Amino acid sequence: MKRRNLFLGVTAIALGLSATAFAQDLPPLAQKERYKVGFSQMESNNPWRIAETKSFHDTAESCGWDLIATDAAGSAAKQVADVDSMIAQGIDVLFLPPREEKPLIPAVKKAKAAGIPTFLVDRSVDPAAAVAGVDYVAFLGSDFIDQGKRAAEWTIANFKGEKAVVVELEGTTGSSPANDRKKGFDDALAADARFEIVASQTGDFARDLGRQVMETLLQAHPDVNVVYAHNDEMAIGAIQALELAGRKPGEDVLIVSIDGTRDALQAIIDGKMGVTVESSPFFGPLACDVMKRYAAGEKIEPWVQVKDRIFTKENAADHIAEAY
Ligand code: GZL
Repeated sequence: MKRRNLFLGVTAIALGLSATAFAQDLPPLAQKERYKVGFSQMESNNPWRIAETKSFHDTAESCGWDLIATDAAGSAAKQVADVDSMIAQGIDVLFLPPREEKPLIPAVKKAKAAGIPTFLVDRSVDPAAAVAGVDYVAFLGSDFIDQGKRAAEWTIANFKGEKAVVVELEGTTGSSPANDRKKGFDDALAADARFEIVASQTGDFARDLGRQVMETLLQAHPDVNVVYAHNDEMAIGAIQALELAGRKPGEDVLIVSIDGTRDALQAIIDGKMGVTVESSPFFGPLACDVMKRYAAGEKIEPWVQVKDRIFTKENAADHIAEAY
């Protein structure tokens, strides 16, 4: 425990206050009519990102936000610079989806040092370097390990062959969803000896790169019969690559994915994709609710967990109207 915190802790106890409250020393947020809010988007390279940004803009007026939204165009370094700029503009609160787990740590700590409460949304940072409830208020988002696990469980239940040759398309290297969706899926799949993951490569959560990577992996593994993509955009790209090679996605190769985009639900309805585990981008209303709870003095749980549905041929048609 740092000397400063030790002193604060002892002082707090001496004053009869909870040492915990002082040890966290999270920046406060006053209750007021209008807030200057920073939302640092990492990129707008797919429908998920675009839907998330729209969700914040759509929430701004009803939540009393004067919203400053930036777009780092896929660069973690630019995202750090964008946060610096917002701090200099004197924002009251920061909502940050960190593109990768490590490069955004300095930005999180700088916001706290500037007295700005930060909420991580949709992605998190390396817990060994920054802690919810201490360095930032909370992480608002899904359980990515569970998403990967559920994708694997569906795959085990629905693959009918004797031997599964699996190709995995990973999300953005170093991002928490890519790390955890890989861990959840790979660990759960290991329970069934029929499955072998023969290749695992990043497509950066992007459709076209997902297609290109699938084309390359198809050359090396023409016998692939299961594709697991960390998001729908890469899964759609993989479907394109497979069809160009004369394969029949949904018939001779199982496509397993995560997100729940409109194109993915349509691919499920068309029989080309088997499953997509939901990972909602609609963070605006949740961000507003948690910010107001915090301003009202409530203790916010370190992980405000978002629950995810699962979409298959049984229910895709029921949900495509609200998809993005
Ligand atoms: C998940 C989010 C991921 C989506 C991708 O919370 O970070 O990033 O699954 C998006 O589609 O690019």
